[in-house]
Amino acid sequence: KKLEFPGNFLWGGSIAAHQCEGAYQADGKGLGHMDFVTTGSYGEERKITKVIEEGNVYPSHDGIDFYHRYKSDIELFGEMGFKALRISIDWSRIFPNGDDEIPNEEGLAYYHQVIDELRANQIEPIITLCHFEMPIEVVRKYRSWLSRETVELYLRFCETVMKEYKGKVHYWVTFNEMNHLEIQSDFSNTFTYMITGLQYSDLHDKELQLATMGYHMTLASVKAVKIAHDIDQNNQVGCVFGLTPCYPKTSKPADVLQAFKDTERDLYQVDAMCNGAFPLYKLKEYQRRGITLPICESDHLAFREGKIDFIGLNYYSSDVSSAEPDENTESSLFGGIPNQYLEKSAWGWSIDPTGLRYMLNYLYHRYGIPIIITENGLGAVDQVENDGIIQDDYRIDYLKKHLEALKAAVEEDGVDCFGYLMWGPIDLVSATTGEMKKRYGFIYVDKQDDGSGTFLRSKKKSFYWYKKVISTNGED
Ligand code: BGP
Repeated sequence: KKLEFPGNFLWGGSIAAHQCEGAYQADGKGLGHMDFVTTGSYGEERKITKVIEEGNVYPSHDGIDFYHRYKSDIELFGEMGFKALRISIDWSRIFPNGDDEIPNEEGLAYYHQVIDELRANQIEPIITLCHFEMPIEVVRKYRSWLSRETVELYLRFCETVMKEYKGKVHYWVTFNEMNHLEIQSDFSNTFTYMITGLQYSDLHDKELQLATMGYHMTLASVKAVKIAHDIDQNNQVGCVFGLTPCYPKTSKPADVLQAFKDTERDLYQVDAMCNGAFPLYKLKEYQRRGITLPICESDHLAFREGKIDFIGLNYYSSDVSSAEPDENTESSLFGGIPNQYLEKSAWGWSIDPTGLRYMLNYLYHRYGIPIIITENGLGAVDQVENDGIIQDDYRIDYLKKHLEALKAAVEEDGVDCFGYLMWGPIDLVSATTGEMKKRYGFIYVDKQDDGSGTFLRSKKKSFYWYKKVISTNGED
């Protein structure tokens, strides 16, 4: 039997406000923590300034100017046949200081226009409520996710936009990749800052503070799910996790156990959101490590009432684990060991379509709820040829192989996956590096790392390929 995707499969893409909108102070927007991050190249720590300083390039300040060009960009997505687009609503456009008495009308109006434009192009909006975005005042005044007040401020923001766009939006994502808060790798600082606006090196009791912030975000997520369901019972609410299967370096049982633990490491929050309770095994682990979470009695009910409807999976790469890590081996993205059987992207992320099938099975067997791929893609350096067309066969090849793996997971393995949103359908600012050089898009944007460029858009070869994939429901 020929393998096929379901008829109503949500083909599309994912973007995030701080990586594409720009217009960082337009129409009453407050400053967000990402507005203080300068550029840097891969592996190098990006400078975060206390105030906006002349002479620095801050990638989020102009992004790719999606704020002003959303209409024509969405038309291009429509031309490819997108059924869904995942965007984020930047919290600092709605509550510029986080604790403002009333929301910023201009911010609300802007997202009405974007959502209406999506609907006009028959594209289903999928809205992330916190994709590494937060008003800087929430960090400064309320110590970010270290405090419970931040949970309340976030919920007020969620309730405001859920009511505002009721009937227009049916899919909500509470957070993007909160699970990366506790990774221990060269990227600890990068991810800690992106997720919380606090610098890793500034945390004085790292283990306790990271656990506390992870707990508050998990709690915020379950409470937001309940609010969404109360506002509109048709709302489908999920949370997005960036997950990486870890393979054992050898068949030594100790390596296998390590790989199991490393793969599980990121799942306690998914457990909390799917099972209606914060997992006991994690509480016990914290206890052994001398960490006490700030749990209130009423939290238990919140976990019971706030189960997610779907899991969003961001998948880029797999990793390798060893029980005896060798100090001398170069580490991969999340601190594992590079896999000698896999090719790597120009940024060293191993390319592993089978890992996607593995992860989908893993999640579906563990939770049994629908899954949507909310990110997947290849960051690459694109060369503009003389004829102006970018021949990005490497991107097509990457996506094609991942789609084959996805198709097998859905059709052969029976995983309930209802959509595929590739990351960065239009080139945008890279999250971990701030670089424009690292491109994911089907649509090229003329913007360079020094901030120069015309911002003009052009279609790459992959644009036409993806259009065909969608029109044939994944045949190509
Ligand atoms: C994920 C983020 C995205 C994104 C992507 C690619 O972790 O959710 O925001 O950008 O990774 O990463 P990068 O842009 O660093 O290549």
